[in-house]
Amino acid sequence: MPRIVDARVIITAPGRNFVTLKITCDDGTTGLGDATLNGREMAVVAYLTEHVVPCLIGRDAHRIEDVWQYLYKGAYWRRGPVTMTAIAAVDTALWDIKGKIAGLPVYQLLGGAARDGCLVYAHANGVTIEDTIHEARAAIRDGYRAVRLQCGVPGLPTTYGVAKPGERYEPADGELPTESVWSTPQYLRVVPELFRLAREALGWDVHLLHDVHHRLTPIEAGRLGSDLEPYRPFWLEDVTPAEDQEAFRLIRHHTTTPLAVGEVFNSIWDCKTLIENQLIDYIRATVVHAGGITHLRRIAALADLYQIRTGCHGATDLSPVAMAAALHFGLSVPNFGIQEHMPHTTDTDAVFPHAYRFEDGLMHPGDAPGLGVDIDEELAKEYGYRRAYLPVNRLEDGTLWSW
Ligand code: KDG
Ligand code: MG
Repeated sequence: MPRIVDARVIITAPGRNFVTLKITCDDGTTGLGDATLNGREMAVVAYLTEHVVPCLIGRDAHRIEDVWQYLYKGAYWRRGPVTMTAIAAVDTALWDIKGKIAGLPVYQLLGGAARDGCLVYAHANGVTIEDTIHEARAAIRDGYRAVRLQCGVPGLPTTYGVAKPGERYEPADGELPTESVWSTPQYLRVVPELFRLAREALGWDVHLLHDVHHRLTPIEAGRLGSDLEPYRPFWLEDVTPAEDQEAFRLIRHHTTTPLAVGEVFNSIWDCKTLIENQLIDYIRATVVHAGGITHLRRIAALADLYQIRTGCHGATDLSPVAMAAALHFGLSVPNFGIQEHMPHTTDTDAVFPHAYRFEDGLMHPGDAPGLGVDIDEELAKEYGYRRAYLPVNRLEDGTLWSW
């Protein structure tokens, strides 16, 4: 049995902060798990180093389920993003180790490929509708079959998902949280226009997606979904904060636009009502924030009963380790839907060399044993951690709102 002899947390910031757990076994096999919780990184670092790592030393690395249960039930305090991100990192690293020892890519341990590759969606964002359509055309030229459209809201200085001209979009940018301003009426006017013009310009052979980022009330969400129906969006994401899962019944009464929710979820309990009542169409929980491959497969299995498909979060704050794990997961589950793909910077890719690849709109995790991703620790040391917060959001009258 491979006995765990070491577990270390590596913090690096090649363009943005990443937290990685590296587990080593007595036979020298190592495994990696992403533990990055954007804007709250050090809370997971402390949880891992102070409370999780001491419990791992000496354990059998093959007993993935038992370790998962030990960390979940054994802590007494269950769930929550910090706990579940830490458990995810351990779980992902143990799957990596099991794959390396078996000499198989992780997806083979999960039942093998259920499809040729994972459909991914790109991001197109611009200050104006024209800029966004221009970006979408570029993504389609690069081979993407699905594109998320975000544009600036007239009258607002910044908008979620839209980069400053000439820069990559990376929201966690402030030494203290920066403040954005939000206007629902302005937003509800511009998005249907974005979709109308995008369909005119791009045609109907590309899937178009949009992220509302938790900013509407349920009835406003119903209105937006209904306004977008003529343009057949692939999905509308996070239309309203989802703590109240029942609220989605109201939205469902008003629109047939498919709904995607769950990038902030960390447990099957966060989406149980949504899934069992078929209130959503895509579940966006991810490996890194929802308890690892082990727990995400449980969520996917529940969703599969209700014809709900996966659509995992994949923004740049999810490291290449999380991306690799998402692709092994996505390739193997029966109800895979789509995977978000926001390419990392070349600096990030150099720190995390990986086997996954993009080809003709699909991604494949590759066939290297384990996850097929490594960390160059020497290079990682060159990029020190810098505190960075996600922005906060206020209405025009100063009321604090969901960002
Ligand atoms: O850390 C927060 C980001 O990952 C999030 O804002 C990105 O909503 C997002 C998405 O859909 O990619
Ligand atoms: Mg989102």
